[in-house]
Amino acid sequence: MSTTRQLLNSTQVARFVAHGFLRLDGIVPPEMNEEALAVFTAGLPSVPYGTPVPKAFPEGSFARRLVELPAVAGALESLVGPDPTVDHHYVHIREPREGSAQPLHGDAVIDLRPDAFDVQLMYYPQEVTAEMGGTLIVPGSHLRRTNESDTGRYQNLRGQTRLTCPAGTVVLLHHGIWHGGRRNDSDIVRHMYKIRFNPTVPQVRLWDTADLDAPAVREELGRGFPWYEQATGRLEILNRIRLWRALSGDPAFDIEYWATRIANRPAARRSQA
Ligand SMILES: O=C(O)CCC(=O)C(=O)O
Repeated sequence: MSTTRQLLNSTQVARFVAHGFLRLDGIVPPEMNEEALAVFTAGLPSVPYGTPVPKAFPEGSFARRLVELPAVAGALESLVGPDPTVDHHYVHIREPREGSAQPLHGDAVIDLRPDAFDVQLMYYPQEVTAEMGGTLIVPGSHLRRTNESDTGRYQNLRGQTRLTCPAGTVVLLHHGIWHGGRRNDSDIVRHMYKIRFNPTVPQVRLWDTADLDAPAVREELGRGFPWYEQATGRLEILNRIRLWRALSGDPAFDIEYWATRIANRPAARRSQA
């Protein structure tokens, strides 16, 4: 991957942990966006699950240049570390005036890792307008356990976002995020190229940690979202505390003493002594 490092800072990573995604608007240069559609039409080479990036995407290939853009490479390294493997890649197409939307879903049915995650890269080579039906994303949904398509019966959730964006936008998402392709009511074919990355190193302090203790980190991790229930929604903050403990390598990290309190078992401690 690129030697130019544009690592995320702690506040950005905490924001990813709370929201479940990171938007990089218009960061792919126009000449690559123009090239992309021809590359997609020609067809992508198949990549066996778990192939290292340099093998999956040879030097000079479109995908390799995409993941080596400094902003993309830096964000990926901050989240999954150096030398991730490619799980799979695919071009998602929403046909013009197709008449239906894709139901809301998560991409992983069985992935329950509390202390690790895959990152999915979504790349949009064209401007995506509201009429083209952007990708629906439910912020803060990635740590809530569901089975892949069980969320398909929810039509709209408060605070959901529909990704309209300039050409050349890349979004990096936690594998658990609830999302779906909205109906394309335009006359233009909408393309989105998705690559899933698996980490090959522990996901501990992979970013620029200079601001690790900044108040903004806690603010991000404690954030609520409009669709959360009054009580159950607070479990999402507990889920984030657990993930942040793993990512920051700080097993004592807490918000409002929640995780510490529920781990307190004095009787067990005494019997071990
Ligand atoms: O087409 C889209 O915008 C999203 C499609 C997608 O992510 C999927 O099918 O899993």
